[in-house]
This record gives sequence, C-alpha cells and structure tokens, in this order.
Amino acid sequence: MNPVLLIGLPDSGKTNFLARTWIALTEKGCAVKPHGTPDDITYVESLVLHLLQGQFAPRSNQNEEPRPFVLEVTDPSSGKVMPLMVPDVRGELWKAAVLNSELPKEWMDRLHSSNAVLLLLRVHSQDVVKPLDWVATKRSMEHQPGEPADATDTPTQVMLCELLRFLEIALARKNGVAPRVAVLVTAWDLLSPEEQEEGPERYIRQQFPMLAGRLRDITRLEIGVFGVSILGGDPAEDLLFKEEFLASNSIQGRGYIVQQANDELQYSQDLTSPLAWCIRAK
Ligand SMILES: Nc1nc2c(ncn2[C@@H]2O[C@H](COP(=O)(O)OP(=O)(O)OP(=O)(O)O)[C@@H](O)[C@H]2O)c(=O)[nH]1
Ligand SMILES: [Mg+2]
Repeated sequence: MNPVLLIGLPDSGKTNFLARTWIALTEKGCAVKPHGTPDDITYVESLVLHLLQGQFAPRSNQNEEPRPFVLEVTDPSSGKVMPLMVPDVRGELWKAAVLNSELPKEWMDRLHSSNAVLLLLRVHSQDVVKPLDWVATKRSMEHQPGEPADATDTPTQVMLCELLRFLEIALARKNGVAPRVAVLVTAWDLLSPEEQEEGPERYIRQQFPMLAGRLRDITRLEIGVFGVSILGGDPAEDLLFKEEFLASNSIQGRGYIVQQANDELQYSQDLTSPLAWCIRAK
C-alpha cells in the first residue's frame, strides 16, 4: 500500500483540508473519486458538519490519540483503485519530530511506504514563528540530534526544512520515479487581492525564503506548489460571506486551488487537484 500522507505543523489547516477533500471526492468533475466508504466515516462526517454550519472544524485535541483516516480512491482516467491513507495527525507530532530530529518508528515506516505527500502551511497562522534575523535562524538550525531545542523560538521555516529532509530521506522511489510532494499554502483567501495575484510560489519566497531555497534545490523529490481556500472565504472573519454561505446551503463548488502555470495563475474548483497531481491521476 502506498499511502498519500497529509502532514503539516500545528494550525496549518490539515483537519479542515481533509474535511473539504472528503466532500470534493464526491463532487462532479473532480479528478479523484472515492472508492467505497471509509471505515471511520463518523470522524470525517463530524468535521464536515462544522463546515456545513459555517464554521471551520476545530483544532485537533492534543489529548486524543491521533486517528489515521483511511480511504480508497479511484483515478477515473486509468480506472486504477488506490488505497490511500490520509492520516490526520496533530501538528505537535511533526513539531516534536523536528525538534528531536527523530520520527516515531511507525511514522518512519509510513514514510518509507509512501511516495506522495501533501505538506500544508497556512497564511496568517498565529503559530508561525518568524526568525528575528539570519543569525537566530542559523543558531536554531545548529542544535544537534537528540539535543532538545526550544520549540517556542524555532522559526517555522527551519521546521519545514527539517520536515522536507525527513521526506527526502524516507519517501520511496517507485520504479525509479521521484516521489511527489504537494506544498499547499492554505487559507489563501485571507491574503489581500494584491498578495493573491502574486501566487503561492512568490508567497513562499517572501515569507519563508529559506524554505523556498530548499524547495528549489531538492532533486530527489518532485515539488508542486498550490494555494488553497477550502470555502473561498472566511466565515469567521467575514459575516456577509457566512450569511451568503449558509443561505446557499451548499459547500459544493465552494473553494479553489490556485497554481502558477508558466506566467499565469490557474484557478481550479477541483479541490482534489493537488491529490490528483500527487498520485498522477489525469
Ligand atoms: N480563511 C481560511 N481559514 C482556514 C482555511 N483552512 C484552515 N483555516 C484556518 O486555520 C485554522 C486551523 O485549521 P486546522 O484544520 O484546525 O489546522 P490543523 O493543521 O489541523 O491544526 P492542528 O490540529 O492543531 O495540528 C482553522 O481554525 C481556520 O481558522 C481556509 O481555507 N480559509
Ligand atoms: Mg487538526
């Protein structure tokens, strides 16, 4: 089984993206389709319920066991059925892994059997730690494996570079083909129109220059960068949007994926398109 893994630091939008993806899998015109019903449908349906009420699903509970959400999907262009595992894991697991330079064995095994990852980071997240300067950034990269680093001042881009390093080491090459990592910049709708026009790659270059450099230099992985808005607006911040959203009584057709294609930004209403890119569905 080659699971697609959905990962990201705390508050990166994992749970809400999972909920929206579940809805998208059943929407007309989406590249990837569900195959059968997942075993634990109550979990994802409970997340969807929040969205239907015009609210984002809440942050995952740190005291609860993380639950891997497993589903099978079909690539309609080839008819191939793929067992996909989309583990919705607390961001804290990844944070601890980066800080200790070690992943729990079960997770290392999952990475070894996977060749497709969705890596999320979110705009305007309060949890993003910006480096004060390059000296501080360099210092936080210099802690030795096993030596505890201070989670509170490790810049987010340092953590993301370390996560990429895990992926580079562990993701499986299949038939000589490089594993794919889709970097998803979530909550894209929170950016100003001017920022949105510049596209997700530029956003990463400006906000996380070190990460942008790593993404450019990686050769073992194929990287795709996408901006994501799961509903096309923010019902918590924009009450008019929320009113209109609730009145329409539908999530289908809401939200979008944005991607740089040559010099242009391409918008897609197919929320499964990063997943499709990862699993090479047409
Ligand atoms: N405006 C907007 N906000 C979003 C979107 N997706 C996520 N968010 C915001 O991001 C917050 C965190 O999203 P979660 O899905 O809980 O993030 P997570 O990565 O699962 O967080 P942990 O469970 O703590 O690891 C949400 O409460 C929303 O406020 C989006 O598409 N648009
Ligand atoms: Mg979560």
